[in-house]
Amino acid sequence: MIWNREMECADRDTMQALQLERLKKTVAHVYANVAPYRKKMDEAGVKPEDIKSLADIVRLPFTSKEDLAANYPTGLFAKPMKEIVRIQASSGTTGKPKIAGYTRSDLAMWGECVARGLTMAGADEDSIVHVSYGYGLFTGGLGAHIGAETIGATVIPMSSGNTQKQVMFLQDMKSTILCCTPSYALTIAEGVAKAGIKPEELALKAGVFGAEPWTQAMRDKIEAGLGIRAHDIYGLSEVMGPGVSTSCEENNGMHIQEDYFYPEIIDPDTLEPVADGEKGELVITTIGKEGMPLVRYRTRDICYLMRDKCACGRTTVRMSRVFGRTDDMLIIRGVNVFPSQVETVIAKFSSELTMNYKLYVGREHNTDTFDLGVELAPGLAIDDIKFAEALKGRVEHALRDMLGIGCKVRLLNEGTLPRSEGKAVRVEDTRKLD
Ligand code: DLL
Repeated sequence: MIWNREMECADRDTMQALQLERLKKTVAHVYANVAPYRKKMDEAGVKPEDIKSLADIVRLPFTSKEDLAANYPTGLFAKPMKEIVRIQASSGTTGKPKIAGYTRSDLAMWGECVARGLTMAGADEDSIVHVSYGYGLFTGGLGAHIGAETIGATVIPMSSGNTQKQVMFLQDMKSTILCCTPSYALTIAEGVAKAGIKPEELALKAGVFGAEPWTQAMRDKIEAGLGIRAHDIYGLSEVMGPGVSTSCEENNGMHIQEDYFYPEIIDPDTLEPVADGEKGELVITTIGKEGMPLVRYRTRDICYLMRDKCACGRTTVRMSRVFGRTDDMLIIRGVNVFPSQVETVIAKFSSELTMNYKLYVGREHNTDTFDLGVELAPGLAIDDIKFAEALKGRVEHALRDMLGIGCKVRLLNEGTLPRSEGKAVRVEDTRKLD
């Protein structure tokens, strides 16, 4: 099944004509209503009327997460607050998150995009869609939810956690589609096995997994453990949330919803475009959003584009899986973490801690582990057990408040961590995705 044949199977000329019309509209909209865009375009010497073809997009300045930080919280909104009906957010580089605002029409567009993705996984109005992405500011839960509702499926808003209960609902409600992060899908598969349930005893047919990088090996494990077909779904909060692209039954890249998102791939160093099929950084221009449109937004995600025809019949351009990032953002248990956020927390304890720290990310039993090793300030010692335990507790608490996930703190005596002679290596990530 294809949710929107007219858009998903449009011929190139039709799609490009629509993209150009929408690009012009978006650029005029931000130029008229968002001062930081107007300023940047004026500085670059480009006016909305200069955009005459899709190729002219390269004349427009890039937008980055730094622009979101500089205009925190709502400085890039293009509509008055009374027209914004939803706020979502994700981690920013320091203490402040990236805020996204949606109008009613943006929410309808989000529902449409996710509906297309869920349909690729075989969802229809008879489906029971079990959503185990977190609900809240994170776009996973509410994103999958609005897509399933748009289709008219039955949605179970489980949110994440409490795996035993997840397994019970999967079994008792005969859920047919599971939506969660790939690592949580593995945990659920483990829970299913632990409960003595065979995959074929579940009604599950497919899963739509994303929000973190994963590999074919991980997909194989999930498919075997749950007896399903696994689909990849991509997106980011500031651009919309899940549903920017989703993989179809061919499992050969993710179809980008091109009537809403115009993709480019650039070399992150030269900022020049790279050829189709070559890896680079994905840049997205939203061409259907009103509340917070983004022009040439640098996602920092590394992938490549495929324009050959897909056997599923859809004609939209596909992006490969995400291979990594061009910045230092980590995704731990599905949550985005920047080392700079950790640094902001450490700085708050300046009389007790030094800025010599290291983050250790690993993987045990399909779950990410996350530890912080940090040196005590001179004169303080970890053998003062009572003091060290109390400090550890306070730092862990502050980290949880800042990051939204737990991080185990290891206090170290001053001078324990190796000193860097160049760029400090702050992160040791030993996760093997497969
Ligand atoms: O993770 C939105 C989402 C929710 C996507 C549920 C898919 C499913 P953020 O929290 O803003 O939004 O994180 C966005 O997560 O820039 C990528 O680095 C990474 N990411 C998202 N989807 C995938 C994926 C959501 N399928 C950041 N594969 C993005 C690899 C992904 N990485």
